[in-house]
Amino acid sequence: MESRSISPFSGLVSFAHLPYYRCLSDDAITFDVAMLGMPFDTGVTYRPGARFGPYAIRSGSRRQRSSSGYTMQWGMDPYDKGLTILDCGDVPVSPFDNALAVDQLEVAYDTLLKRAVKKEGLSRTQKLALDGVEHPRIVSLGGDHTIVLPILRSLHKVYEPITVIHFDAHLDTWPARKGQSTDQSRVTHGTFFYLAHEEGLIANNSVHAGIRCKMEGTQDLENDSEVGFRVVTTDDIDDLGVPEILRIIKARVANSPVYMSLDIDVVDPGLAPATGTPEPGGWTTRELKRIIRGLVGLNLVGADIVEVAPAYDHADITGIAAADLVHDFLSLLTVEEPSLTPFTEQWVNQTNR
Ligand SMILES: [Mn+2]
Repeated sequence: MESRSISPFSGLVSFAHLPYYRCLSDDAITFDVAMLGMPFDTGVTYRPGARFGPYAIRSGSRRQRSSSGYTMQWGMDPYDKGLTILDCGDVPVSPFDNALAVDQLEVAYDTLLKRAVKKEGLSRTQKLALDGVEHPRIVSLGGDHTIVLPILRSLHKVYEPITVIHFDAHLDTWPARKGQSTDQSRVTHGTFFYLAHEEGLIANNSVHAGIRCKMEGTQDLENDSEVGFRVVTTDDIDDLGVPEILRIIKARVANSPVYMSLDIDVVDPGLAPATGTPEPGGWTTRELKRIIRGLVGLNLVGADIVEVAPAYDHADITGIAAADLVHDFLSLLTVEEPSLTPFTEQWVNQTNR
């Protein structure tokens, strides 16, 4: 059914024209990697609208398709590795009750995470699961960043504490102290890592990358360190360069089960304006893609891209960038060996040009 003859601007919208199945309600559907929309945005502190993120990312992926997934940069095609990659649609979430919505997201994630994989032996994660079984990997399309709390609750049941690689302009570890507010109001897109730490869901070798937000003071960083993170700042890309950033991240996370969470606001708002809390002076899409590409070899158990709010977009620039980053996620989830030689150099060597 999927072929080059289908125009990219026609038809119903699934991610990269992938087959869409109601995986949540039909447990006969099996897969290795699932795209799962999480249209939740009632945990934000500033501009709402990320409930339309799954739609925007899928729409931004319309020029992608599984018959042409090869890239020079990766030297491989994620759709060509024998894995079954499906679009499982969106989780039904309440826009009126955050506690209910967060539960709905956790139940949905549990449902897919427990599903048998279509083909065993294609991920590195089997030995990491408590039950010794290989579990599917889910690429979640947010939604605001709060969705990571139910995701981590779900992953913890399978892998125990998870190490997080967190791309963001903001720390998202801000304290939500008990007694200062209602239990409900503690759960936001700026506190979910603090809560995840409080619940014992994340390991203390996590890392942020791309941080540049304003803070109350160094106490925010001290708190962040207690939550389990070390910080790679936006400026580190100039001062240290991509290879050193990669060395820091990989040395820190080592062989832990790793969850990768990418807030689109890590990218400069000039290149990804459609987000709730934009911070000027960010990484370019190209710089971010290079860093993601350098993360091959880690034990990645899942990933998300969050905070795409298309009402603030221009010419679909953010949706297209987010969809392109998802293609990198798929490559990262399916690549076997890192290709460290630049493509042009390999090609010249191979062809003697
Ligand atoms: Mn965030």
